[in-house]
Amino acid sequence: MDLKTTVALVCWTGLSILGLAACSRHDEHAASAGGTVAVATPADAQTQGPITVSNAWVRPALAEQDATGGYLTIQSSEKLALVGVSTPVAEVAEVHEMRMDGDVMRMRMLERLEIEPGKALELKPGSNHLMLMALKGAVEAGQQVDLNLLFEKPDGTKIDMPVKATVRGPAGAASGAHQH
Ligand SMILES: [Cu+2]
Repeated sequence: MDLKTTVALVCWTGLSILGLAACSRHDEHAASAGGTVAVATPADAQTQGPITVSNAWVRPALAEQDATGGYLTIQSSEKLALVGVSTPVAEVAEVHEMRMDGDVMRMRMLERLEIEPGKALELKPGSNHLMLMALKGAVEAGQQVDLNLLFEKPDGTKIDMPVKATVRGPAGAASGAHQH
């Protein structure tokens, strides 16, 4: 087992403080190496059926904060749509898009987000994202957050996919991107 595999496994399980530290170092290193995420098999890939999710993370939130953002990259070998999300850390979770309306950045809920086969769909700050609202408490750096993604096939079949996301990055208050 090489070091990269070890780090990925540690990230996956998130069982130790040491492991989480290694995880964030690994992520920072990846980000500084160009920031592209559309690679075939990311080190932290989580898969279910035709779906691969990677780089899943949630922005930290203070206890008094009402909402925060979740981000991840989705690839699928089949045509699918992301039609919902839920998480134990928030009463309400939605898929949001963000776009400019004149000079104002606006967010709105998306009923479905289409995923084309073989094309990486990146949910990221300033763009499409998961919005976690009515947070039940603080979301702290290093914590792991369970996200349950709901996908729909063209024939209407649903696929539930549990995903582990790591809490990291600057707190939401600093970004201005998630002030509702
Ligand atoms: Cu939002």
